[in-house]
Amino acid sequence: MKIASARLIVCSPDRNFVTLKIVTDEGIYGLGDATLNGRELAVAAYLEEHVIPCLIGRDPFAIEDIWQYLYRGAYWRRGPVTMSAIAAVDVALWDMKGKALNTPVYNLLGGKSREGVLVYAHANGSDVAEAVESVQQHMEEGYLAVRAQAGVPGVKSSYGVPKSGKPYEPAERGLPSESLWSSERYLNFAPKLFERLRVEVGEDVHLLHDVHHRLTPIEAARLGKSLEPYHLFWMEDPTPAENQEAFRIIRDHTVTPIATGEVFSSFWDSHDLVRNQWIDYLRMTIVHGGGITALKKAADFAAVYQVRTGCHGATDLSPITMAAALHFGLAIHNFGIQEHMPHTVLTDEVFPHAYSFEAGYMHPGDRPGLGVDIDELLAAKYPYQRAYLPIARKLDGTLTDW
Ligand code: EZ4
Ligand code: CO
Repeated sequence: MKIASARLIVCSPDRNFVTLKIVTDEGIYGLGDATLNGRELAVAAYLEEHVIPCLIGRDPFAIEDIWQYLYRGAYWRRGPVTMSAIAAVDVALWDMKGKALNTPVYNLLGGKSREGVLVYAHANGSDVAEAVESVQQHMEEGYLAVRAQAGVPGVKSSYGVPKSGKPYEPAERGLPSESLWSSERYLNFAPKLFERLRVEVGEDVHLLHDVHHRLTPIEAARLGKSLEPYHLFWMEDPTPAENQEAFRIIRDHTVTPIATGEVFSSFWDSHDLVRNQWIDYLRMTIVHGGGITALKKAADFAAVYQVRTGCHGATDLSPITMAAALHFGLAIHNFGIQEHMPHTVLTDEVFPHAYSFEAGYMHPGDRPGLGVDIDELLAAKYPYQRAYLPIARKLDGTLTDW
């Protein structure tokens, strides 16, 4: 079998997605997600101009070799644009191989290690009372784990809180919007949110929280310490991770579990964090981390240090990445939890899929490959629209991490 053609489908059914379709000379095809929120067309051009021409005629079963060809063969390594493009090819080939062998991708990754993939949902509110209500609502829907975010008093448009009662979706059409931030106000507020939550929802539900890279290491240490009585499942992205050693300071001060990695594009972004056991959960995604091939290696390395996975699963990862994460999470031994931020009805229509949610767990389904398709006619009705993530400034106007 040979790769006969490959093409891109760029669409915007409520938000932008870049999809790669690889077709073989036997007519079997595989789908890969190449979406990089706010930089979509850079990845599309990388694939179109520099990758697709190299794929034609290759053996689609040689996934490892094609991965190395695109990674080492480019000479220039790493970075989210490159790694998302490689991931799109890699995931499309795993999907295609599953279809060709008539088996779900989880069987190609070692087979089931569990019956379902524990997921967490996003709860949010403009204040504590609304956030409590939102957590309770998700528990009623069956979620066993819920991420809680609430508006910080005195901070305009806090991270994780929608502007007008709609489901939270950070990317907005047009140029980047601006939000304000105060670490001081947040640090005083966050423990009160979780104190209230534990009183209202009890001890059993897993509570998670996303700091979104906004604190310094010592501030994050203070937050982790102040949240200890409420035994969070994890504190996410407490500080930026370019300097991996920053996490040592947090680790030295608190037993609140730490998760990071949603912006990582390479195993090497996690190397020191994992081998020093400074984190508990690695949140690299299949699309931005270089595909299933790359994630499997990062997860296997993490397993040696008892670090588990907690893959990013926001709406900017298409249903193809969601499916890939579910196959991966069902198969690997050191799976921790999977983020689940449901897509809109329209997105789900453009990407019909076999995965499902029941009683706190998701399952990828048992269709051959990943079990996701794309309705290209419907997708064509929703062309790309420029959209960006917001930026954040401190109260004095200084640009800070969003
Ligand atoms: O802000 O995916 O844990 N989830 C997150 C996400 C990210 C967006 C960025 O595009 O932090 O909501
Ligand atoms: Co996050």
